[in-house]
Formats: sequence, C-alpha cells, structure tokens
Amino acid sequence: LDFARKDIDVPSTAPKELLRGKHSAFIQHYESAKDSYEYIMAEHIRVSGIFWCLSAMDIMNEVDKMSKDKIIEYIAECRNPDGGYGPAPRNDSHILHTLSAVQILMIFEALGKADIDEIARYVKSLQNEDGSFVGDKAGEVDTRFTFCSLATLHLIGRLEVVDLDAAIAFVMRCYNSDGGFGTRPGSESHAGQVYCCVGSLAVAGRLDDIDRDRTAQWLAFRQCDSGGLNGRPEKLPDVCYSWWVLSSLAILRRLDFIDEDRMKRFIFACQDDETGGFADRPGDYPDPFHTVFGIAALSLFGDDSLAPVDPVFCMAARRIGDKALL
Ligand code: GRG
Ligand code: ZN
Repeated sequence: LDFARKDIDVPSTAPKELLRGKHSAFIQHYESAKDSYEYIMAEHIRVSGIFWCLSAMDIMNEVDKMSKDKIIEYIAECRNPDGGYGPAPRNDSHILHTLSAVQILMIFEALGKADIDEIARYVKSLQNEDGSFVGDKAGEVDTRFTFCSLATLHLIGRLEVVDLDAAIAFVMRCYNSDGGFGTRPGSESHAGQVYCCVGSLAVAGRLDDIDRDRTAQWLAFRQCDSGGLNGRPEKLPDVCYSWWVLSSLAILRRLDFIDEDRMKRFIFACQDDETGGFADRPGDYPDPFHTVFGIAALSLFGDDSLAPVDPVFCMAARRIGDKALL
C-alpha cells in the first residue's frame, strides 16, 4: 500500500544506537531524591510507573541499582482489604496496579510476601457473567482488564478461580473482521487492545482460535515510512506501539512481518541523547512509560546489551521461568 499516511520525519541528527547508560541514569534519577516517585510520578499511575522503571532496569541488567526494600515496603502499603492493590496508599484497588504489584514482587523474587489467595479473590470479583472484566469499582469493561486479570492469575498460579472459557468468549466477541481487536464488542481495532487480547489468548492457550496471519497482517500495516508504528490507521507513530505491536507479533510468531532495520531506526531516534529516556516520538520529552516499551521492543529483536524480554508480560524472561507461555 502506497497512499499518503500520517507520519513524522526522523531527523538526520537523531541517535542511531542504544544509549543504554543514559537510560539507566534517567530511570535512577526517579529514585535519587528521597521519595522522588511521589514528586515525579502522579499518584494515580504510581505503582504501574514503578513497574515501568523496574522492568526497564531489569531488561538492562541494572535492577540492583533500585531500592528493593523501600519499593517492596511501598507496594505493601498499596494493598487494600479487598485483596487488590491501588496505585498509591489509600487509593482504591485497580486491576492494572494489582498486576504491576505482582510483577514488581516477581522482579525482586519476593512474590512470597504477597497473599496469593487474597489477590485471586480480588481478581475473581472483577469478572462479569458474560466473561468480561471490570478494572475497578467504577465498573468500566475493557479487554485491557481481561488481560490484566488473566495475566495476574497466571503469574500467581490461580487461573482456575475465574471462568476462563467465558473470558475467552468475551475476547472473541471483540475480534474484528480486519483481524484486530477492540476494547468491547463492536469497538474499532486498536494495537493496544490487540496486545491485550492476543496476550489473553496466549494465557488461556487459545491462540488457535484466531487467524494468526490476518491479525499479524493488520499489525504489520501499523508500520509507517519512518519505520515507526501507529496504534490504528491514520494515526501518528509512537514508540510505545513498538511494544504493543511487536510483542503481539512475537506471540503470534510473526515478528518477521515488520521491517526490523527501519523499526530500530525509529526507536533509536526516540531516545533523548541529553537526559536519557525515550519519548513517544523523536524530539518529544522522555518518560518511563515510553522508555520501558522502547527498551523492551529492542530486546524482542535480540540485543546483546539487553536481557531477553517475555513478550506476554513485558518483563525480563528470566523472571518468568517455568510460567513462560511460548
Ligand atoms: C505491559 C504487562 C503490561 C500490561 C499493560 C494496560 C495494558 C496492560 C495495556 C494497555 C494497552 C493499550 C490500550 C495501549 C494503548 C495506549 C495508548 C498510547 C493509548 C492512546 O490512545 P489514543 O487514541 O492514541 O489517545 P492514538 O495513538 O490512537 O492516537
Ligand atoms: Zn505512547
């Protein structure tokens, strides 16, 4: 396809290789001042934000530089009586932060400090009759919450507490004829939701229920001339889709549908060569969210200076061990 698309120009002066040391410094900066997560990272995203920082550091083999004990203590303070975790202490539980809390404890090999039964009880409470999941007590339904729920239960070894067949039946109602997936039945395909739905199918062992080539083709069409990937047609490329799209392709075993050299050129160009960190697009301000997804995407292609990443869980593969799905 050769019609005009929304895109950006990659500046000729943009970085052309991985600035690993700068990214380590960029993430550590978030820990340098006392309680700095509190200053820099908004409360409603904090536990997930800590996960992005830790996973980025772990993939760079630098997680020892993070304040393990302090973080484990903070995570414990985010636990609620319903068994779930909120984004910060005294915040309502949310499935995204519950998954992030489990992932953080796994990175530190401290999952034993969590009450597995209570987490399982919380996740079970989020499932609706039709198999879908809500994210929190606000009650919104989204395939993101299906993925976070199934991923959490898989990682703690308690998948049996929910109705898995109903969960997958709901995911399949969100499967569109273009090969993509949306937030809810009838919603347009979006790369972030494709990751969530393909990830859910992987957790359930149900990847054969879809036409992998069709889904991979829709994902491959996300690549723009700049090499970057967008989240849906007629949108600008953004480095976080390098993760949502590439990880989905890796799960489908179709990573070769993407032009790797052009993809890497775009990801490298999103690095900030002064402060470290990755931005959504070349020249924008870097943040931990785009940093972990830029680094994790590069790891999927295999990079000597990075640990292999698990495409379903966005964590260094060595932390997943025998819970690996692929
Ligand atoms: C990473 C283990 C792990 C779990 C995360 C919450 C979640 C599970 C996945 C979210 C997937 C998702 C929906 C990603 C998209 C995020 C994003 C950039 C949304 C922006 O949407 P728009 O419409 O942007 O503002 P576009 O790019 O379409 O213009
Ligand atoms: Zn983004």
